[in-house]
Amino acid sequence: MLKFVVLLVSVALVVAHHDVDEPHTATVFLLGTNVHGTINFSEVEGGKVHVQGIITGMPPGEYGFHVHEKGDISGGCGTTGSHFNPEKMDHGHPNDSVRHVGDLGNVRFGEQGTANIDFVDSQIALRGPHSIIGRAVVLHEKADDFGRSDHPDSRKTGNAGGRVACGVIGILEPLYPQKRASSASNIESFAYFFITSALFLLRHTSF
Ligand SMILES: [Cu+2]
Ligand SMILES: [Zn+2]
Repeated sequence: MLKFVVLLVSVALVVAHHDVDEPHTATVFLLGTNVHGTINFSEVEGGKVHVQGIITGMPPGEYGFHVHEKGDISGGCGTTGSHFNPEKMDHGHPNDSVRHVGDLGNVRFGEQGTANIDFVDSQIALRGPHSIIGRAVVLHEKADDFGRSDHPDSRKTGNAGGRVACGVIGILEPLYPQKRASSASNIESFAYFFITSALFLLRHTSF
């Protein structure tokens, strides 16, 4: 009998937990004079975010790639503010412990003028204080030096120069994230399932 109870509680907890933790996804369409691309973001294990997409239209080379703090492109990419920096850190490389949350390093364009982007980042998020939803992705005209050069802008911007293309990050899914009330009603329905199953077992099990 106890085994059945443990099993029922486990099933209810696993299903309820899964329901609350539906992975969030987001997208951005980057646009510049000759440059365009689409990049998708999706939550993966460990609170990390998978960044995946294609940008076309730049000469072969490496170019700075950041999340900027504002989703304001009313004045082109120039009105998207500074690098997204909720922790008030210096600029850095994506693998540095000291970096802006928005520091996503460089993207590399090949001979065909295309960049294939596919990496996982541990700092950006699609919910909470590090959420990049509603902020901007900016592609720069030069490579990011990760705060490692003598240039006065190095530890502020990576000295990546002008802004070539940008776009505002928007929601893909879930369209309607679970509210407290509805997740509470889920827990209620699992409690009901658990109690009715337990009563059934009590009646039909000899022990
Ligand atoms: Cu930037
Ligand atoms: Zn930065």
